[in-house]
Amino acid sequence: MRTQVAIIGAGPAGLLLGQLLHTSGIAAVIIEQRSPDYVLGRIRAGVLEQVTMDLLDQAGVGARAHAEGLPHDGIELLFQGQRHRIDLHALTGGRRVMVYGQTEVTRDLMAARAAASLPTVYDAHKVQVHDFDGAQPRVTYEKDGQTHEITCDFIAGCDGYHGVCRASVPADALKTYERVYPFGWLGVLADVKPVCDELIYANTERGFALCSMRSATRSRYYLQVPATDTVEQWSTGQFWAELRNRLDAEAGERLVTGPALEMSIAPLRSFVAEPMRFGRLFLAGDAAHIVPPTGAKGLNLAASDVGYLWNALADYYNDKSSAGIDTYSDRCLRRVWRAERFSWWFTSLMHRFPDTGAFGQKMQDAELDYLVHSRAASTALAENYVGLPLEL
Ligand code: RFL
Ligand code: PHB
Repeated sequence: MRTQVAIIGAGPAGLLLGQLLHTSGIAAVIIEQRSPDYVLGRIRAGVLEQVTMDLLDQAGVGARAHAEGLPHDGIELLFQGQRHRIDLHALTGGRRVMVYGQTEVTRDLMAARAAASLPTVYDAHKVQVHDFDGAQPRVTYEKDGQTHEITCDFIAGCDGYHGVCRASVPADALKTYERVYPFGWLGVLADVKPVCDELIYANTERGFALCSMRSATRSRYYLQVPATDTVEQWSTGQFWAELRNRLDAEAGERLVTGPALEMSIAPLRSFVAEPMRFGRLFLAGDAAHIVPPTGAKGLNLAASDVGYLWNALADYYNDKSSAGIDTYSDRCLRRVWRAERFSWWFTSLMHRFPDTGAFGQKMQDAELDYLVHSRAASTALAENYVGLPLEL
């Protein structure tokens, strides 16, 4: 088989790229190692920036996100028993975020791809990428006991942190930067009314907690837990009790509990691989970088990488210009590092670290106090939270 762009991975990055390329008349095949149900079963991001919403619109898949998503104009920070509102809308000249689950984004993209009869290979095994440093890259995989080969002009590595694309780049061509945090997030999804209309980010003596949601009747909550904890150590009852302990009295009273639809632990990590292009292979999304989820930036960064890559490939095919391709890595990385900085800072501010010490704790308390009482500091938080612009 031959195509113009072979996309590895049918997560949000790969699916969004496929739809955007389709709008520009560029042919792509997506190769995914898992099944559609497995991909849809992963409960992850919940907060979309305007830049991401714009890209969904440009891909022709934004309608349901606009209709069913929850626009949020502010977030609440809880520390020392008090909640403080950060007015995102007022502090950023009218910008906001949309609360709409990654699962639904993925579902909308899958439906659009199927409706346009665009080729996706699910359950592909032993996916390998070849010859991307030459003129004609290839992708091979096994399916139903047979080996298949796709030749293409470019490969888009949208295969996440554990994927094959970054791992196929010669080690000496790659520089990686990493920080692993000494804690994870234990998440619960439940069909109960959210405790608050806005997201609550809580810094408490017992650790961080986050109250988020998927709809007016479905809540998503997280607790900071030691990196060594396993999900088997936690019952739903213990989760609800610990969450209530980390909330202020009013929210604690309002908290509605119920059975968990999903419960999982995500480790927290900051990671960047540079550069994001090797010959005819481009990395996009989690394949190239990971942020801790505190800043709600992972999916949004995946979308902005894809925005740059779509524009670069459209310039190449439609205007015969390789300028976008040549600057892809640098342009992505500038936005990536800014989001890495914000996610690291917000994670450091909101979590309890085992080795902080008394002085370090006083510094965290003072920074939180400054943050909510200084318009300049609140504005810096707000403009990063709603997302920095895409500089095309
Ligand atoms: P994905 O979603 O990991 O998809 C990669 C796809 O590639 C497939 N794959 C392969 N396919 C073929 N061959 C191979 N060898 C392959 N290896 C892997 C995989 O099966 C998969 O289908 O990466 P992508 O598309 O780059 O998307 C990134 C986002 O999923 C991720 O950044 C976000 O979920 C991060 N994140 C959040 N981001 C936000 O913007 N806002 C949030 O509120 C937010 N909350 C979160 C999050 C991530 C979390 N976890 C669990 C890590 C909350 C959590 C708890
Ligand atoms: C979520 O709803 O899953 C969510 C929201 C905000 C974050 C991280 C995750 O910062």
